Amino acid sequence: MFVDRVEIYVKGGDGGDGVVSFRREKYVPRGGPDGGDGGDGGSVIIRAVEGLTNLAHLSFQRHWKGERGYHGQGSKKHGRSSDDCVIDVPPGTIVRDRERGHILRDLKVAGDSVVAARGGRGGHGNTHFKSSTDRAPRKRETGEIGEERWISLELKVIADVGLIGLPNAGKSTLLSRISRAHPEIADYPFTTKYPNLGMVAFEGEGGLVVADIPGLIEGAHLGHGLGHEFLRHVERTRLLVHLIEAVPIDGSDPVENYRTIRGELDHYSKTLSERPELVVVTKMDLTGARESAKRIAAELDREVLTISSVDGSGTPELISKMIELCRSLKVNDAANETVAPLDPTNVDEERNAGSSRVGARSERAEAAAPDAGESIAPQANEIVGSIVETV
Ligand SMILES: Nc1nc2c(ncn2[C@@H]2O[C@H](COP(=O)(O)OP(=O)(O)OP(=O)(O)O)[C@@H](O)[C@H]2O)c(=O)[nH]1
Ligand SMILES: [Mg+2]
Repeated sequence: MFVDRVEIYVKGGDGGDGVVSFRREKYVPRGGPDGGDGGDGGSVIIRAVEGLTNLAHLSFQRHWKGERGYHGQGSKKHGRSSDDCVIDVPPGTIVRDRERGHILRDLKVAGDSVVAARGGRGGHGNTHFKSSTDRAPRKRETGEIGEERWISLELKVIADVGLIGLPNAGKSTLLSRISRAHPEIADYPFTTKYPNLGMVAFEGEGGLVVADIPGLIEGAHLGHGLGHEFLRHVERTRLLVHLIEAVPIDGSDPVENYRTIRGELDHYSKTLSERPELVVVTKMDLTGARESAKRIAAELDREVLTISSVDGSGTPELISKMIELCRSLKVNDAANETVAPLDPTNVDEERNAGSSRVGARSERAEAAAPDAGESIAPQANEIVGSIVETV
């Protein structure tokens, strides 16, 4: 099962309560207040880790809660803070607040993390409230309530190059030829059902991450086929490589096929349709391919590369061209267009929300019941491999 969108409920653990307690010891008259503070509740943290390929593991558990902090005790003993609850997701996961819709964080690389629900802070015990005028305070704070919200997680894989084209155009075959990925390949349409990632290694630093997505068909934007749903996985690429079958098996016109895909891109988003594109005519080993490629180049009036994944012709040139173009395109081009970075207003909103809770904390300081005190947290030089996974 491949899951790239999921909604989960997160709640930080509540803070432990502070206590009211007084030192009671033989030969120590008027021992004074000694109520300890409560411990902090555990936060819920979302973290990107290498090795995960989709969000399927979250579709079975929708509620994630941090543990609550322990209460304080007498003799100035503080309650233990609870550990954070950490949820692992694949790099490329965008974390949004479901209700307000803003992005909490775009977890682009392994190691990125975000606090989705902060745990409440522990309340102060009565020791904190002693003063020259109040030597025996009966005041303490209850623990802060942990933050809670529904969040939506959306995976948009991060790749340098996205392969697009009609089903059977030879996308997966090309990926398997230029990388170590092993996508499923067959001579029927919609062989690829989920995105595949492969790393094209080359001399010198780094490599290129190439994403292969399910084939697009006419009307994909209306829900036909599988492709439109997966276009988001090429949204964050720097370059699109558009594959066209030189001599389509179904007898269709390759130029028309090209225009069909362009139409679908236009329907999807302006940013994607304006993304730099390399046009590649595939299956050049077949009879009639050469003439067809010439006609395609003439009709489209643009440079067209030709390849055959069977005999390997044209693939080194294609790789060089991809590298050259990707180098000239800024790394963050694609990402910044489609995924807004943390919105400063929202950050402020978040912070304000936080500080108002801190303010609320002193209001929670309360006179405890007399007996309350006695008992009581691109990866570029690694092989990415295929991200298709069966759960
Ligand atoms: N002769 C020839 N056949 C090819 C070439 N590249 C791919 N094929 C064949 O074309 C068929 C479809 O290839 P795929 O790589 O599965 O096509 P795809 O674009 O990934 O198709 P979907 O996953 O369905 O979108 C397979 O039978 C491949 O063996 C090529 O360069 N020459
Ligand atoms: Mg395929």
